[in-house]
Amino acid sequence: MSGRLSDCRLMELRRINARQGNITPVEQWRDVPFSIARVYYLYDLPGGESRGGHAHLELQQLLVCVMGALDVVIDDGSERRTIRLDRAYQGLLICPMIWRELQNFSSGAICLVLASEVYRESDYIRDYADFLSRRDDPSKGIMGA
Ligand code: T46
Repeated sequence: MSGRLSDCRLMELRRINARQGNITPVEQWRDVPFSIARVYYLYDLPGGESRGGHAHLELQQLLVCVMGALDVVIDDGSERRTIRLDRAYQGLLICPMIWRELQNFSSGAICLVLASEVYRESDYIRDYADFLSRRDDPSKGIMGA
């Protein structure tokens, strides 16, 4: 549990390059600091749309734009940063209690996500005011108590 932007990292992933094409492997505890419980991917993303708009209580994940490009806005309640993902060998590690929004999708963009938890709606904070109040008031419990 962290919730600080400084703990979110743009990671350079391993690259195995060959004349026939490249491979980027991602292994749990080696390339990402968690066990991978779920993989999902976002695709057919309309250019003017945005996704995300929530934080997670416990989930950590690595976002890799394996095709095209997109922006990820990350926000810890006091600071906000926009990171452009446009390389299949770069991954953005997002820790718990970080608000995220995905936007500015290029045509054909595909975002692969490796997540530390299975899907659980109770892990989401989908209201920004609720996110801020949980951060500001520890008695409410960052863990959703
Ligand atoms: C995140 C960003 C990057 C499932 O049933 N299982 C899943 O594993 C996921 C990811 C979603 N869903 C359902 C839940 C909703 O009914 O798919 C629907 C859309 O999900 P959501 O609005 O959460 O989609 P995004 O793109 O806003 O957010 C997703 C992830 O949920 C989130 O963890 O960080 O991608």
